[in-house]
Amino acid sequence: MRVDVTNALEVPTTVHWHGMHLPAEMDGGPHQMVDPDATWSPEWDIDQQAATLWYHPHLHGETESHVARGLAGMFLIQDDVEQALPLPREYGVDDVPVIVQDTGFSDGGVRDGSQRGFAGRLGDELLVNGMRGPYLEVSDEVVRLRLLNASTARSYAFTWSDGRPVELIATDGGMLEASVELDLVMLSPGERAEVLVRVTPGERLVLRSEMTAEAAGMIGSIAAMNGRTDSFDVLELRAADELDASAEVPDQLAELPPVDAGEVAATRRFTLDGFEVNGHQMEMGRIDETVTVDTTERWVVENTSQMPHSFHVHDVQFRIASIDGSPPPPHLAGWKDTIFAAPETEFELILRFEDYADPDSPYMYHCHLLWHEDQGMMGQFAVVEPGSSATMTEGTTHHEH
Ligand SMILES: [Cu+2]
Repeated sequence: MRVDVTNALEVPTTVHWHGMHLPAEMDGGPHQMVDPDATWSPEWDIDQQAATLWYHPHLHGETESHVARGLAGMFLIQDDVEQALPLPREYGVDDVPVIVQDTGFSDGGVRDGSQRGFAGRLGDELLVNGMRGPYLEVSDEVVRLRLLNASTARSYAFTWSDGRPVELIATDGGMLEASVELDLVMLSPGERAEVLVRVTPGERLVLRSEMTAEAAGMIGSIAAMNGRTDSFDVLELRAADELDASAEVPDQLAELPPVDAGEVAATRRFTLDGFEVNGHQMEMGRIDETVTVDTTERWVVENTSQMPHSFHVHDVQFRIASIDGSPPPPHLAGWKDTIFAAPETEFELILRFEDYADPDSPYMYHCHLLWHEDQGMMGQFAVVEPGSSATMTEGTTHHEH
């Protein structure tokens, strides 16, 4: 497919396709700047399973301010396997994007997150798909919500107002093997979740976020300073008095290959501390890791600090092999591209780098708390042919008109 991105801002920006498997030069990272009035036209083959992806600016040092002003959208991928499942799929009717951003409004009505904790800036109210106080009129028994945390710093713990379990069917990169019932679905910035909810005629039900220190994996005082004890109404569902029948959701949603950590070509460690990964801050001209194409790797990601962080990898969807040495719970056992890296926790990820070798164009890995990313909590990896090395040394390609 080809996308034409025209920059209508007064400043340069980039557009990154979060979760998409594609060549690095089409990825929209900080090297692919689009100048004001210029059009950038990346082209690639869609080659991944059905999933809820998204896109947002990714320029070096200023990603937070661009995303905080609302630059974020969803990119939905469909395929035959997902289409064959009896799931709600009428866009905007029973299959609904829910893009959640927190914000604050200055006196002039300008969106600007208010306080800045060490997670980043936290707004005191939510927007869903850019709207305040949203509700959804529901005309079907079962609704599928595609939740995206497009906030710069805040994490959410999604619950239902009547305490019913949250039925999770998909994570960042696609369907889970089977749906999972949870007390809450936690999403840190950049993560997605698809959930199903069954309503009764006339019912009013509110999707809420009720974050707790425990859910955030943090001690109470640190959690409170970082918005990790705040609660919000997110979206009200208003069920019609008569509802169209919906199909039963099957027990099995997908077949996931086993997480095979047995034949990894390389093991790399990524230590998150302060605003650094492995003691480094991002440098545009430095390739931090070089991966050989057509191999599988084990990446061990450890947050050694008391601060909340996250970890997002471009190019591939990965699987979590273990968390602090234990197998992941079912809701974290599917395809992921972003994880919440709780304080003092170690994650073992298995990643397959199938194709798109290019020694001249790197992909990024970084904390997706965008203020942290802007502070330099990011690194670059290149995927190369066997025996080759990365050759990129400097700079940025500006797409000018
Ligand atoms: Cu961070």
